[in-house]
Amino acid sequence: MSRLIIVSNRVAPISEGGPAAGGLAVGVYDALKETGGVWFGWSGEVLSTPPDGITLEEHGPVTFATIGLVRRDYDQYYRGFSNATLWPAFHYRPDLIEFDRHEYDGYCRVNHWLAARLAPLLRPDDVIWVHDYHLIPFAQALRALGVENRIGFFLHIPFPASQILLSVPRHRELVEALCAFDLLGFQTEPDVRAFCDYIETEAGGALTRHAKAPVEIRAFGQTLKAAAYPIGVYPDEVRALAKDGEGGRDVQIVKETLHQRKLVMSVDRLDYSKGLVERFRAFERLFEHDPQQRNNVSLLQIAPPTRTDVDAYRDIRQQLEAESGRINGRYAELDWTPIRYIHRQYERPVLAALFREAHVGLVTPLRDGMNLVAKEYVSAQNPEDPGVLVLSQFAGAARELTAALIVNPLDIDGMADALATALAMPLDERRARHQEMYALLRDNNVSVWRDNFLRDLKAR
Ligand code: GDG
Repeated sequence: MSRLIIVSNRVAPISEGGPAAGGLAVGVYDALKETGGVWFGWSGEVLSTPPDGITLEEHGPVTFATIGLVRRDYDQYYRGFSNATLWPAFHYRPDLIEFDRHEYDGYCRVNHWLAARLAPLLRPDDVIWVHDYHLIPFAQALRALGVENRIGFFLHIPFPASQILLSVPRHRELVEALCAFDLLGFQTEPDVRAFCDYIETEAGGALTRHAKAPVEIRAFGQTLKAAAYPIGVYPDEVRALAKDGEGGRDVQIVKETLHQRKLVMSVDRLDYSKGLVERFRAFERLFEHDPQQRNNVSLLQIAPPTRTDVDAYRDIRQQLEAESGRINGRYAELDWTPIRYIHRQYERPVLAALFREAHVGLVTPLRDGMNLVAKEYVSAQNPEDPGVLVLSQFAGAARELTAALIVNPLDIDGMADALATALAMPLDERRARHQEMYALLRDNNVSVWRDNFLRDLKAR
């Protein structure tokens, strides 16, 4: 059996039993354990002098190979081109794109440098699976070193429409680099279509479509395949975690301080793509539409910090603090605060248990590749008395979770209406919607996502 080599910007931290992070890391790690292999990526350290070499850590048949980055590489490759150019562009925010050609050069340089560090660890029949937008030039870099292995790429974020991608300087080089992979995996069909559209209209490439099989692409002198592989969760595991956590201290505190009021809950990295400001306004609009809702429901927004050294993230944080302050100032009473906004991280079991407690899961990104929180919220529910998912049409997850209340996050009134509908939804309708979504999550869990991708990558 071929070994599996996983390459991602960050490598999931490993404890005794496996990764402490979510289902994605577990799903990938399980595959690695089965075939043996390597998980390679940045260690997360920013160094003042270049690293001596890779750090190798063996866990049974799996080797974790990590390496630090010097400040300039971090600034150009990670903070700069990945998170201040590609992230906003791929999330349909050309207004937030910052471009600096030195950062782009640094992005390519770090990809080539990382590829050169990995190459000596490779064996001829290894299968290589590269993850996400930080590593678009990685296959091209490996090929330049003479690596002939199968190399696949999965994009966790949306692939933008051509007209948006054109706003990224050097877009053509990026797409050409993507064509050096053997298989491209996207979250949804619209992402695949957006990529194919660029290939046909901007790159002069050709496509051969197949029913129920990846599309074949010929462009830039390369032949490759592309398809949608919607990422999932392990719903039974999330459900068990949520059930176990029910009696936990944090959940009890939330319950006690709610005093029978209903709970609406959201969890997102504090990112402008997640639609937090619009969500807070929709919650405010609920009280404007229906004064009866005042003092009867609270929104718990957990938003751990990320990418705090990128300007746009400082701006969204300020905006959010201003909005929650304004809304709370307007509606709070002596014994009730409408929005509990917490800019901090919580442990997975606590989140799962809180999801189970919440009457509504409010997941309203402006753009999202998939959105695992939506899937985790559904998984965590008590099937006998489940909460209602209110979900943005712009999350990849909306294509599967059609039994959610689907909203346009730019329609504040529409979101407020959906919230009211969710809060009043009768038990039998909640159960029916939940059952449908849970069954789907089970059928398309993380293992299915991974196995489908690897099957197509290995197929000749
Ligand atoms: C990217 C794409 C795509 C959140 N806060 C805490 C915490 N989380 C966990 C959630 C969930 C994960 O982080 C976030 O995943 P999402 O899918 O919601 O969003 P991104 O981080 O933007 O992920 C996205 C995903 O990749 C996978 O392909 O779905 O579209 O943008 O699992 O529960 N976990 C803990 N504490 C927190 O405070 N422990």
